[in-house]
Amino acid sequence: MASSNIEAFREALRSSKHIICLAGAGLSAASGIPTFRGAGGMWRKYDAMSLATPTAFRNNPSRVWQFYHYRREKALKAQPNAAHYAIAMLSLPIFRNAIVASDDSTFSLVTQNVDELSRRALRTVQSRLRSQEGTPNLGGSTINNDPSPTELLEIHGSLFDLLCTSGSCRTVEKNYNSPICPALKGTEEIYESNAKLPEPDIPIEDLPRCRVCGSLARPGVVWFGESVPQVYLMHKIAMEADLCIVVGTSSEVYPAAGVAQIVREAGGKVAVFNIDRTAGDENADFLFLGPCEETLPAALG
Ligand code: BV8
Ligand code: ZN
Repeated sequence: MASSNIEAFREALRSSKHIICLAGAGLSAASGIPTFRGAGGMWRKYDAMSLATPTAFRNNPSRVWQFYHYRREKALKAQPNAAHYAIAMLSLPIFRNAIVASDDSTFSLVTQNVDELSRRALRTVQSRLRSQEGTPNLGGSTINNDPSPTELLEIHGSLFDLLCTSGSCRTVEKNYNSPICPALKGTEEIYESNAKLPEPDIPIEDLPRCRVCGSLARPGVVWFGESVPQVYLMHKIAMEADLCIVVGTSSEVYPAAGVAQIVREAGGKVAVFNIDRTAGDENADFLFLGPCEETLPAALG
C-alpha cells in the first residue's frame, strides 16, 4: 500500500542518488495548458488522440495544424508553475547534493509534454544561479543555457520544433512565431469559444512550409504509432535510477508509462503525484493525491 507520509518520502529522497522524474500533462495544468484526458478537454470538438497521428495529418493537415496552432498559442502565453520549478531545482547539483548528501547524484526529467514549460523552468533556475559568482556546478550545458540531454528528455518532442515532410530535405528548425503562418491566425479563437463557428479548411499551400525547400512542414512531435527517438536513453536512465517521481500523468501512454515499472524492477522506489488515482499507482511506494503545483513543492521543499 503506497505511503502518503512526506517524512518517509523525504527519507527516500535523501537516500537516493539517481533520480528520474516522469512528467505528464497534469504538470502543466496549473499553467493553463489543457490535459489530454482532463475535464477541460484538450480540444473540446475532437478527441486529441485522434488528431495526434500521421494518418490524421495526411487526411486533414488543415485541422491538425489548427490543433497544434491552438496549443502553440496556449503554450506561448503560459508560464511554468510551482511544480515545474520544484522539479527544476532538483536539476541543480548544488541544490540536489545538499538534499541527498552525496556529491555525485544525478537527475533526469523525462517529460511527455510538448509545451517546453519544463525547459523554460530549467533554463531559468540554471541561468539564475549561474549568474551568481562562484556557483560553477549548476548542471546544464553552459553553451546555450539549455539543460543537458540527460537532464531533460522531451520524449514526445516540442510544439516549437518544425519538421520538413520532404524525405530528401528533412530540415528541423525551432519556430516560436505567433502565428506560425498567416492562414492560422485567429483560428485558435474558433476552438476556444463554444460558438459553432465553421472550421476553416486552409489550403495546403497556406499551411506552414519548410524554410529550405518549401515543402509542407509538420509539428516536431511524436505522434501515436511513431517511434520515440529517445526511448533507449530513457530506459537506460530508468534502469540506473533508485527513485522515480511520477507527476501528473495518467500513465496510459507507452513507452513512457513503463518507466516506473523499470525503476521498481531494478530495485528503485516510486513516488506518484497526481490529482486522481491512476493506472498502477497501487504499486507505488508513495502516493500524494492533490494538485502537483501544491503537493510537489511541499514534498521537495
Ligand atoms: C510507439 C505528442 C511504437 C503529441 C504524445 C497501436 C499502434 C502503434 C502504437 C500503439 C498502438 N496501440 C498502443 C500503442 C502504443 C501507443 C500508446 O501508448 N497508446 C496508448 C493510447 C495505449 N504509443 C505510441 O504510439 C508511442 N509510440 O509505441 O511506437 C513503434 C516502434 C517502432 C516503430 C514504430 C512504432 C508514441 C506515443 C507518443 C504519442 N504522443 N504526445 C501531442 O502532444 O500532440 S502522447 C500525449 O498523450 C502526451 O504527450 C501524453 O504522453 C499523453 C497524454 O498523457 P498524459 O500526459 O498522462 O495526460 P493525460 O491527459 O492522459 O493525463 C493527465 C493526468 O494529469 C491525469 O492523470 C490527471 O489526473 C492529472 N492531473 C491533472 N491536473 C493535475 C494532475 N495531476 C497533478 N496535478 C494537477 N494539477
Ligand atoms: Zn524541406
